[in-house]
Amino acid sequence: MNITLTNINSGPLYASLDSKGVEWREWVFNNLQRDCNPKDMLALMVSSGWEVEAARLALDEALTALGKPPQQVLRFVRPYIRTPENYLDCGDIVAQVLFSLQSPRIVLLDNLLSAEECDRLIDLASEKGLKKSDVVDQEEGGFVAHHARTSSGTYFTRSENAWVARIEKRLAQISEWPVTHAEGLQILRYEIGQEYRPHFDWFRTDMPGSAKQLAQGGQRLGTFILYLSDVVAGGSTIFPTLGIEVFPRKGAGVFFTDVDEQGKPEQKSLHGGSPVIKGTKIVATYWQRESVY
Ligand code: PD2
Ligand code: ZN
Repeated sequence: MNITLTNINSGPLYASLDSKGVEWREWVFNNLQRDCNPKDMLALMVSSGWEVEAARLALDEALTALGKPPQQVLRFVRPYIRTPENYLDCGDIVAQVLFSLQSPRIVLLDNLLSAEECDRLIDLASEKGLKKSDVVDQEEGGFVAHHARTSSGTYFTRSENAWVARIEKRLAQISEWPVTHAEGLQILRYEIGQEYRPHFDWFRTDMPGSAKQLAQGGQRLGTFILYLSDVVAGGSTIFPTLGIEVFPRKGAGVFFTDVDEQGKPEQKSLHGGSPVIKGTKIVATYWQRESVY
C-alpha cells in the first residue's frame, strides 16, 4: 500500500492521529514510511507532550493505514530499566545493577545517589519539617493518617531545587520515562518500630476516592525507593507475594513497575516497609505517572 502525503491529508479522519494537528499526522506517516522504529517514535511523542495511550493509538492507526502490523506498539509502554550491562551510565554517576527480575520488573541499583546527595536531601527535607505520613483515602480522595503507615515525611515539588532536579533527571533517564510524568520526590523517615504495611502504589480504579488522584497524571506506573541512610536492623522493603526482601543501603535504590505489560495494576507489586528494629531509615520515593503530572 503506497500512501502519499496528498491522500494522507485528504484521507479518512484518524481519531488519535489527528488529535494534535496535521503536522503530527504527517510526521507520524513520514517516519513510519521511512521505517523508523515505532517504539522510538512513541518515546519522542510522549516527551513532546502526547498522552501515552493517545500516542500508542495514533501510531497503531497509522501503521494499520500503511498496511503494517500494529502490534509493535500494542504493548503498554511504561517506565522500564534496561540492564544490558552490570553498570548503568547515568551521565553524572555510574550505578551498579545488583538484582533484576523481569516480571514484575524489579531492579536493584547500588550507587544510584552519592552520599552527598543523600545527605543534602535529608537536610533539605528537615528544613521543611517532617509531618506524620498519610495514605490515600479510598472513599473521599485526599489523604488521611493510617495505622498501616507510621513514618513521618515531606514532599518536594518537581525540580524544587538543583539537587532534586538532578536526581529526577537521572531517574527519568535510566527508566526512559520523562520527568514531567512523575510526582515530586517524597522523603520518609522511620524511627524504631515504624513501618509501612504491605500495599500497592497504584490507585484502585473501582474506588470513588481514586478519581481525584487519577485526574492529575493518571495511574502510577513505576516506583523508585531510594535509600538515603543505612539501617542497623530491620527496615527492609518487602515484596510478600514474591518472597523478596531488599535491605536498605545508603545511595542504593530499588525500582519496580506498578502495572504489568498490558498496563493493568500489577498484583505482584504488593510491597511494604518492614519495621525498623535498630537505627533510623530514611528513604525518598519517586512515583512515575501515565501522563503529565
Ligand atoms: O520505605 C519503604 O521501604 C517503602 C516501602 C513501600 C515505601 C513505600 N512503599 C511507599 O512510600 O510507597
Ligand atoms: Zn509503596
